[in-house]
Amino acid sequence: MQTSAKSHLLPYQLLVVFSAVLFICCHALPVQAGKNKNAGCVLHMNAAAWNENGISRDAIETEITAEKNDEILVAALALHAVDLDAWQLDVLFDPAELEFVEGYEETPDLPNFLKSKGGATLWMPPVETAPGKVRLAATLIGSHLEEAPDGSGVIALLKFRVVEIADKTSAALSDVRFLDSERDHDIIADTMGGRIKPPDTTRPSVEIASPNEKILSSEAVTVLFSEPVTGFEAPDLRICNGGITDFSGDGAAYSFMLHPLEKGAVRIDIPAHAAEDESGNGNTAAVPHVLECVKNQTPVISGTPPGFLHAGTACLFTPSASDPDPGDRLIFRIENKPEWAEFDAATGALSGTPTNADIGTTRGIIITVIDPDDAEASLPAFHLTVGELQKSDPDGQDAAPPDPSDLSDSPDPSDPPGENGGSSGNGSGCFIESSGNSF
Ligand SMILES: [Ca+2]
Ligand SMILES: [Ca+2]
Ligand SMILES: [Ca+2]
Repeated sequence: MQTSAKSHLLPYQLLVVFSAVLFICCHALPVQAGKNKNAGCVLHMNAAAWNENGISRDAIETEITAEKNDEILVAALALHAVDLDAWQLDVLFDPAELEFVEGYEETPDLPNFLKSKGGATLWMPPVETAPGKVRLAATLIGSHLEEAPDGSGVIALLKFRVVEIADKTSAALSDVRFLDSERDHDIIADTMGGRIKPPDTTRPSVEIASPNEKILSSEAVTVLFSEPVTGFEAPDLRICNGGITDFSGDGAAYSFMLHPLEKGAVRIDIPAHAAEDESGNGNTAAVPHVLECVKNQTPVISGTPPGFLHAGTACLFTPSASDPDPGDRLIFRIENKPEWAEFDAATGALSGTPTNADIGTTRGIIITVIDPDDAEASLPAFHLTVGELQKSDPDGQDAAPPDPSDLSDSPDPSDPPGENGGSSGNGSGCFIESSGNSF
């Protein structure tokens, strides 16, 4: 049956082969503006994973990911053809990158468009006419308008083996010609080849940036990945000495507001594998972004200084001081220091042993603590009175405590002068004066 059909078709075949050869060989003939002047032709690079009959531009994959020695199936598609009766095209490639294996008119999943209106075809087996150039052609047997299809579909399939993947390994279409059943042919200008790319094994990197390195309060921070990622969320950020708000972004770019907790270094980390690229590669860890919060807090000072001591008695008073900012080194200053005393600027300690020559009251003594940003805090001003040696205690070692009834005395302009060794002018000289502030 097939044999008789074949022999029945033989004259047509000869005619068609003759036509096709003529079509293929007569590029020098003037190209008429036929019905296919607006048709297109593209290479769909992933035909092995495609079994849809419906052809749309959106479904066409012009890129495929492949590795060395992979075989890929590429479909040549006619787009928006009109009364398509025959076609031919060349596929160009670099033979150092691709090896042509074989060509097919169709597969069970991908029927040939030229046969879609019931026509029979003559398929010219693909020929590698030169290294890196495969020529394909097919024609309907007979030239009947009712068998020539309109629209889009697969016209040929080509299997390639990947020899080597270069940066831009590609296959291109060249010299695509469509012939309609009225024997008008068009050179198809709207063509698109395809690209083979290696698998993405590159992990996204990520950078953290902010306009300022020294910040007083909140700061806008940006996070930029080297390629679009998914799965990057606020909890992926590791913040030391701060919090964040207003996290937003997608793809490769994200941003948020940073709010430092206290003065000092604020550190932002993004660990590895916080997010991943389209191929599932987790990001590499970011270089930590360190800012300095310069919002200073004032130190605090406390302590109850002595108000009285006998001459010959050692005095040592050290205030307590601290700073809410970790690492702030504190120094101390004193105003109206008694001449007989020494002051340690590193500790705030006031020390010394007055003698009878120092009897009297030193007024308005102020001890102040200062942090590295010159923020300071002071103890209330206090007076320190040196009383005479107790007669029963010539060496001053057993000085009696001051009379509590004298503790409430306030400094008074009418108090007798006696600062820094002057006479107290007060019979006993054994009392504490305060500036009236509570300690
Ligand atoms: Ca990647
Ligand atoms: Ca994540
Ligand atoms: Ca401070």
